[in-house]
Amino acid sequence: MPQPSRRPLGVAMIGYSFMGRAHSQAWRTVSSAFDVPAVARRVIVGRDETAVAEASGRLGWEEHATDWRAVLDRDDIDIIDICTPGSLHAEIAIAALEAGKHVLCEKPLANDTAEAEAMTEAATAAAARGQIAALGFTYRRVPALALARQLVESGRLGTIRQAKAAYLQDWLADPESPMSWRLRKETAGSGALGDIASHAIDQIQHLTGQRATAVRGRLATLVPQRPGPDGPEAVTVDDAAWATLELDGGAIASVEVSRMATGAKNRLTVELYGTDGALRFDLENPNELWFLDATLPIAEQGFSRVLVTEPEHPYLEAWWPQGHVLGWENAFSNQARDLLLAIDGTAEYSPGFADGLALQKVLDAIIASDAADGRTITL
Ligand code: SOE
Repeated sequence: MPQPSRRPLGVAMIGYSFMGRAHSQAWRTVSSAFDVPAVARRVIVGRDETAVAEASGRLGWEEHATDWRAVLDRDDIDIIDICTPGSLHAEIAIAALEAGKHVLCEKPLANDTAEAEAMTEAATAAAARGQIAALGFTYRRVPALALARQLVESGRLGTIRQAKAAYLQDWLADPESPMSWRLRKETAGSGALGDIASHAIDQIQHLTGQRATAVRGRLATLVPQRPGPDGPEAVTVDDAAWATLELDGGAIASVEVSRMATGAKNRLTVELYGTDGALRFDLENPNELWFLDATLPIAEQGFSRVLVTEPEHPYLEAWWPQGHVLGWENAFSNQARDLLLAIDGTAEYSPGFADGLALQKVLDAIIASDAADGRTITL
């Protein structure tokens, strides 16, 4: 079990591409923005020696390695940060927790419910030893979405009756765009569903404070074949997904996601409608939250734009003077802050692996519903 110590907490990060870059900048910036325990970016791990050596220098790590198991044996490593394809999450996370490390795992937790269950079991045992098993649904730490949560928690929306979340991207709109691990079931588990519907569903459940109890879903693979390393290769995951969720607090939610929505760049939108108010958010304008106070006289009601740039807003005090906007990457630093405070014992971190398991069950239920022609699946 990791002991409190004065030396910086040693981080080992497994994976070095897109998410590895995002997490690297978080570990690089977290102590300059926030009052948190010091961290050392000890080692970055990847299978390709040349590529990981290059990434290590570029992203500012002390060392690189190709064997993640050997890294788990090191006493100067306290945190294992998993930024690999989903197919490796379970094996690495379980081994890291058993080795006494804290773990931060990228979303979605796993590629299926069975893996997520094994990970949650390991996390529960590790929690009893004082270890943190954190899941990286980073958008919870976008200040405007954290503010949305505060408004819901303080009752400003009243009872939420309806929620709508969409996550539309277009990076796969070109049918010639090549195969990658994200398009293969054996590495990604699913396509747009696990990659981005996971964010949309996490936002719905987190913001409303309500859990899905029944789902109906449809999946579509719109470009069934793409250029692979050895010629045309079949796409084995979904490109787009749709679902309706019944939530345990009585609300109904709809979800729509696609990685082929021409012109939508990285458009996570969330809308909440309650008895006393409503909220709207769009990740393409991440510093804005739109709020409607339905307790005002009807003649005075309208959505107002809250520019989420003030020290009074979540996470903002640590960044720039009032009025200065943040970007997509700041949420990763905010996430690293929350994890370090949890390791320090001064705050709780969520979501944990049990939340990831609950979400994985929703994803698997959507797959099951699609396979059953859209039938309702009860959770
Ligand atoms: C790719 O679709 C992706 O990078 C997701 O995997 C991330 O979680 C999301 O933040 C942006 O899009």
